[in-house]
Amino acid sequence: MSNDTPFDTDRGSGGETHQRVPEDGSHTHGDTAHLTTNQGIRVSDNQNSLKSGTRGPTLLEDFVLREKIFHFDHERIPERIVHARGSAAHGYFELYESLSDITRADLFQRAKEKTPVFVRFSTVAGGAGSVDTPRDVRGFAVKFYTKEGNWDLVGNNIPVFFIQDAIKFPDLVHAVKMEADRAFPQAGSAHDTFWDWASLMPETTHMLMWAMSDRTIPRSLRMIEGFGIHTFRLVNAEGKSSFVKFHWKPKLGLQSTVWDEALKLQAADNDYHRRDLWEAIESGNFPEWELGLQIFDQAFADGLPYDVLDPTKLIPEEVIPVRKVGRLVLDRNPDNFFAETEQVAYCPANIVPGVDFTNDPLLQGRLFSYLDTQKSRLGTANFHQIPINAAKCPVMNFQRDGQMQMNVPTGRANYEPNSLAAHGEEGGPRECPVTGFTTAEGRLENEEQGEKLRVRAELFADHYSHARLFWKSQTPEEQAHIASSFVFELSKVGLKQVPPRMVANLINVDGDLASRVANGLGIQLPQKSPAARAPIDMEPSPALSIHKNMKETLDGRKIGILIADGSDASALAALRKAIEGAGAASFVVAPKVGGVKLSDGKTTQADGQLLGSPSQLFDAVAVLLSDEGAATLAKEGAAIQWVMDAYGHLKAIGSNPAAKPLIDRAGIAPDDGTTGLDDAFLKAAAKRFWAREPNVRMLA
Ligand code: HDE
Repeated sequence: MSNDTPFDTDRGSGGETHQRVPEDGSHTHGDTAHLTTNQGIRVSDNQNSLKSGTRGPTLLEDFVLREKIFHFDHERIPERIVHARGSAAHGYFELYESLSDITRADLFQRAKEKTPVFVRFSTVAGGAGSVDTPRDVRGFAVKFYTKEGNWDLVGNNIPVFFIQDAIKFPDLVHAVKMEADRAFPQAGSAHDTFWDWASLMPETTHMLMWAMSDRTIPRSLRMIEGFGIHTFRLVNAEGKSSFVKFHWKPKLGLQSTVWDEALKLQAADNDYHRRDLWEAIESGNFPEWELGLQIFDQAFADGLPYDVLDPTKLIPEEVIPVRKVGRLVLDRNPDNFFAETEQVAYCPANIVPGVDFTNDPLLQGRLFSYLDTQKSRLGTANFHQIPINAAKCPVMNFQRDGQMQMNVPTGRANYEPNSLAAHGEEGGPRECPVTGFTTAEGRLENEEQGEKLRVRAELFADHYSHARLFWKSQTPEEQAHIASSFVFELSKVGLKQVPPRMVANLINVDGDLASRVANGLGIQLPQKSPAARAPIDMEPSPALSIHKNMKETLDGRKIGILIADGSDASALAALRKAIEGAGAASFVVAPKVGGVKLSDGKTTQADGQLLGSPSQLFDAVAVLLSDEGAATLAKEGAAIQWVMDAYGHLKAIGSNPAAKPLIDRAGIAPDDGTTGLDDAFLKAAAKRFWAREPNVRMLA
């Protein structure tokens, strides 16, 4: 080690190496890296501030202390106004086959080519510190770092949205977030202001049907779909453009929790989804989705009885099939939550040549909002230079200066056109009409273009056809969940005029749904509210149901095994092996995490303690006990609850004969989902047992 060696030799390469220790070890003492201030001054004492005498006052002179506290004071940045709570991962998108016939976008040209991505999932309503499992829409935002610049597909796990026009967005968000005077409830829509507003806005009805379905209580972020929502355009090299709707389909299939389970998960693990995503990636079970496209042309759009520019409408997959064009794999957790997940700035206006917008009035408003919000959140117009936001292709222009400028441009060329090159100076980059982004022709979808109007297009007035389509496409169990969620949420509303108003709207969706909700609320069925436009009937779309699209698989699932002293050692080993062989993870739960003495006299460690590992955390549970263990646990409330909840959440419960006293104490009535610990358990574990539900809860 030498004090003469230059410090941090990496400095100046974009500022990202501020805390990095030089590889030559010049900053180290033996194996230990030296602590420095942000100016690179070595710190001799990180335990005591500088004082005047042993017991004297702290000196203003202590620049080490002041810098440390100053930096800490500013550690937080404004959180996102919506989608504040999120989790993200790195990965790649791999194209199956060239799409050059429909788009010139570089990432879609060459089969098998991989494009790096950073994907952030989020809830919408809660703050950054809220829980993972409220009933809420999930954000699904993908940043593709393509060779021709960044493309952000900033979507949700639901293919439609609450509103048709961006001008209503602040109202929606104010209504759904915690109420302005009392700052509660956090993270949920079950309160006065949301339902007051939503019941006055019939255009929300379709989205409300989705929001009240199990789509908003997913089992895992790895088991949600994603949608670009708006109709976009793809444009090929000849300038021909097609309309497109983007879909992400999860490899693990769709899966949700039941509401009681979601509620209990909020207590069991605030970070349930964040942890699940992190652990899956850490263990090499990389989450995967396929990118699907619904492609159509103007003639098709013109023939539809609804408007493709209306983001409260979808095109059923049965009408335009989803063409799978590539896969998204998330294979690396962020290195630093703040630097990456918090500072990532998605923007629907970030598109690449070959992709284009439409006149969807919600999309058009978003094109303004995101850039604007990033400035207030990240504090500088140079947020694009933050490593997670920086394009992975050359970025060259004459934009200069601003707070936190990281680049050090040389020369005088900060304007264009210039003739500095003629003088032997660097002239800087020039525009390129051939490879540069050009706006697609034929964007004027509206014949009245040119007149300035504050209106909605005629077909936007149809508020109920698609809500009816969604309702009709669900299984009876899913319909019962939707009706029950309306009851749950509206039961939390204190404004007396609101529930009848909402039910009056629901009559337009389905009379039976409305009666069930009214009945569940204990109110009279009101008069149907007038519909702005008579709904049309559409063919049911099975693709809209979760239950019809679940995969009976143990892939990516987690099975809890409850053991106690005396549990059979070889049965435990065999069970774990079988579970893991089937693609699931096994998690051993015991009264003491430090050790359980098994039948062979050996002590085994548990993965989790009983009270801290309730059965909500698992997709199925196994109970493997000795006579002695069963007798003890039949007197332990947490164990009884463990089994009861698994039953109530419609999960498979496998048990050995000795476990019977606990199983009986939990009041479990045998059915297809209650098995021994053999193959039948593994088969059952891949399912939920909906037929059990009427025996365990009253649904609307
Ligand atoms: Fe967003 N939205 N949004 N949104 N949105 C934001 O941008 C906005 C909308 C979505 O993980 C904000 O950086 C307006 C639809 C996601 O960082 C903000 C309108 C869809 C994320 C914003 C919409 C989304 C956001 C807040 C109506 C699904 C999180 C902080 C015109 C297609 C991205 C931020 C991330 C974030 C505005 C409607 C998805 C304020 C004005 C529709 C996934 O700019």
